[in-house]
Order: sequence, then structure tokens, then C-alpha cells
Amino acid sequence: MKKALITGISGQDGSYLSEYLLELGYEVHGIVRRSSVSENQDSRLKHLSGKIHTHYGDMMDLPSLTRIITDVQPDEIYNLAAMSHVRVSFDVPAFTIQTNGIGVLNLLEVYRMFAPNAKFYQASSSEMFGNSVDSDGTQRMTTPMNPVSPYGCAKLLAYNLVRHYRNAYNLHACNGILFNHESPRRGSNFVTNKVVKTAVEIKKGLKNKLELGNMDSSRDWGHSKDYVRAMHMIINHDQPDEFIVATGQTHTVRDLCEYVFNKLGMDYKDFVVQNPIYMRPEELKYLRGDSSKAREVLGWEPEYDFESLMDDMIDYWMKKL
Ligand code: G4F
Repeated sequence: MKKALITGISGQDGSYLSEYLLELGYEVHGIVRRSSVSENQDSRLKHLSGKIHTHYGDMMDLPSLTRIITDVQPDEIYNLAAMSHVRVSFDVPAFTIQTNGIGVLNLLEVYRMFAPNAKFYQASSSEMFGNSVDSDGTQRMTTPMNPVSPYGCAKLLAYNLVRHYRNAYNLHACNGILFNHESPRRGSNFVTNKVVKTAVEIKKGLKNKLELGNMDSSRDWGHSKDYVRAMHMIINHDQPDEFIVATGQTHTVRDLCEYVFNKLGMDYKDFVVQNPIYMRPEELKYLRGDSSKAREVLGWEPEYDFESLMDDMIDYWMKKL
């Protein structure tokens, strides 16, 4: 039985990845941070209780990382732990660089010293590209990386550290450059789940407006379930490497509102107002990823497109609220 260790197991991707690896017969371990509201630690993992093993730890706490990696001796390490909200990274830039950058250095050092035969996956991000776009309106492996947020800067540091550790110490360490990926388990302060949840609340008479920031930015949105499958394919490819995971379709935040409100029989223009508190000091305006390498080399294909992703989220909130 293979053993996987997932940092950030309590997040959206951590919970889907756990389910996927359990189905494949893995023993699944995960690192969780202590939270003052204990429900926040495992709200996405309750249904997996008794099936996975969780350990208290923190990316900034070397003793905890050393203890867990030494005890578990994983075959595969998935580093999904991060301060994952781009706008919040402007408010807590040092914390973001510490956790998403130096934290990865900590984990790589412990990996190199205590489990060097394991395979390592780093959750890298399309936010690393910043506003670089090729002339055909796509980001690909050769597109320059010029991040425009503390989050993106930290992710780029971690991306380069993973490449460096692979080359310097001959480790099986790889990067998945994942474009935005969503699901009903997405935090409701990210734009997709915020729009869907609030639109359903408006439909049910629980709210009367939706406050948003920049509605002109474009994102390449896929489903988290498809993207955790890609993580497993990336880490298990013969050669440790870098892969972009994306749908290749892009939509603006306005398109998103239009689709979701229409689906619920409403016009978004009647309910959406802009509030400057949701604007960012510097905005990443446009993302559309070229994932042809992952499709050709790994055989990865997404099952969801933008519409079926949104429909899944709408169904969830219609039943839940
Ligand atoms: O949903 P978002 O907050 O996601 P963002 O910033 O693109 O980051 C996500 O994707 C990255 C991959 O590229 C990940 F690395 C990262 O961890 C995270 O998962 O915002 C999407 C867009 C932005 O342009 C934002 O300005 O939506 C715009 N937006 C407009 N109004 C809003 C809002 N975003 C949020 N969160 N809340 C709003 O009210």
C-alpha cells in the first residue's frame, strides 16, 4: 500500500485528493494546522473520518515537519499548504512569503534529509505569470513569469526552489502550474463560490445584492476534481517535470455573473454592485492556459467545462440553502 502525505489536506484540493488517493488504495496522511475554531480544521474532511490520518503541523514549524515525515515515511508528498487568497496576500505579505515560500523551503529540506526516495509535488500557480500573455492570448511553459502579488511572488520562489532541489539533489520533485480550479468546496470568499452562493441566496430571498470588485478580469476556471487527478499523474510521471493544468477556456467575472444569474432566472445587473474593498492594488487581468503538454504527455483531460462546473456549484447551493 502506497503512503501519501498531503500538506493543506483540509483545503478544497486536499479533500478531493484524499478521496481520489483512497479510491486508488493509498494510505493517506495529512498535515493540519491548529485553529481556534476547531470545526474549520476538518469541515471538508468529516466524511473521511477514520479513513485518513491527520497530524498537527505547520510549514513554519520545522520540528513538526521533521517528526511527521520521519514517522510517516511517505512515498508521495503533495504540498498543497498555502495562504491561498491573492487579495489577502496584499494585507499579510510577510506571512504569505513565509508560508508559501520559506515554508516550502522547510519542507524541501526535511524531504531531502529524511525521505529522499519519496516523490514530491508542489502546488504551483498561474498567478506566477502575472500579466504576461503570449500574442495568441495564452500562457504556456515558455511565457515569462512576472507575478503581480505577494502570493504570486511567493509561489514563484517555491517553484524555483523545487526545480533547484530536483537538479541539485537528484530528487523526484515536480511542479503542477494549476490555473484557477473551483468546486462546491471552494471557500466562499473566492469569486466563483461567492457569486454562486450569493445568487442562490438572492433567489431564495435571503439577500438582495452581491458586492464585487473587478468584473473585467478573465480567468481559466476548471473543476478541482479534474485537477487533483492531474496532480497524481504529474507526480507519477517517469521524469519529474513541470506541467500546466488548465481548460484553455477563459471567461470574465462578468460572464460568470451572467451565466449564474441567468441559470437562476435572474439578471445580474439588478443585483451586482461594485465595492472598492474587493479591488486589488495590482490586478492580474487575464488567464488562459495551454495544457497541451499535460494532455499529450500524461493523457490528462478535464471532464468538466465552465458550464458544468458552475452547474455543479449551483446544484450544491440550491440543495444546501
Ligand atoms: O477567485 P479569486 O479570488 O481567485 P484568484 O485571485 O484568481 O486566485 C485563485 O487562483 C490562483 C490561480 O491563478 C490560485 F493560485 C489562488 O490560490 C486562487 O485559487 O479572484 C478571481 C478574480 C480576480 O480577478 C478578482 O479581482 O475575481 C476578481 N474578483 C472580483 N470581485 C473578486 C471579487 N475576487 C474575490 N475573491 N472576491 C470578489 O469580490
